[in-house]
Amino acid sequence: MDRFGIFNMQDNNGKHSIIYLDDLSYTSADVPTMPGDFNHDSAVDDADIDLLRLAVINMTSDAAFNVDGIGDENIPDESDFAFLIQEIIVSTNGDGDLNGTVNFDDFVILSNGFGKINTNWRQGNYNLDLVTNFNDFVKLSARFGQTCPCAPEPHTPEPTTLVLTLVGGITLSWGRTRISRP
Ligand SMILES: [Ca+2]
Ligand SMILES: [Ca+2]
Ligand SMILES: [Ca+2]
Ligand SMILES: [Ca+2]
Repeated sequence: MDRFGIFNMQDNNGKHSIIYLDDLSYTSADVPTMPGDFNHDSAVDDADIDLLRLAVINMTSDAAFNVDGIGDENIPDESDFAFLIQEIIVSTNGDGDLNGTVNFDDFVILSNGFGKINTNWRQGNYNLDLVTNFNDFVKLSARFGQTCPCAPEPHTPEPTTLVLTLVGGITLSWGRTRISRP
């Protein structure tokens, strides 16, 4: 019999015991090569954000989701979600196309998904629920015009002001589109 790892243990009474570890095998753990790459496609992107969102909602027990290394390592939380987006991907809430800047293109992404359920990051769902709605718009508005890396806690502009600005932008864009048609 192969024996590996022999330990000489001593209990409180001074009695010695020899411990043998038999038939050990070693396999490499299934650890992501990149932190945050939950689907193992060698990229950390919106697909991984969506996986982490579901993990937080479902309280999925998997240490791989503990990307910030703090809290309960087996229960991912909002801090892990923020860490993945801000520290690993270097993006922010509202950056629907993950190009590092929150601008009108991202607002169009959100508007296309607005009111829908079971939405993902690419449909403007920037928080830990399963719908794209006004809460996601507020998150986008807080970052509108910013380029990452972004400050952890941005000043949230008045949504009303931003709505007027964005609606104005949509109107101008729509007008240009109509004019350019033959
Ligand atoms: Ca991935
Ligand atoms: Ca954590
Ligand atoms: Ca963007
Ligand atoms: Ca949402």
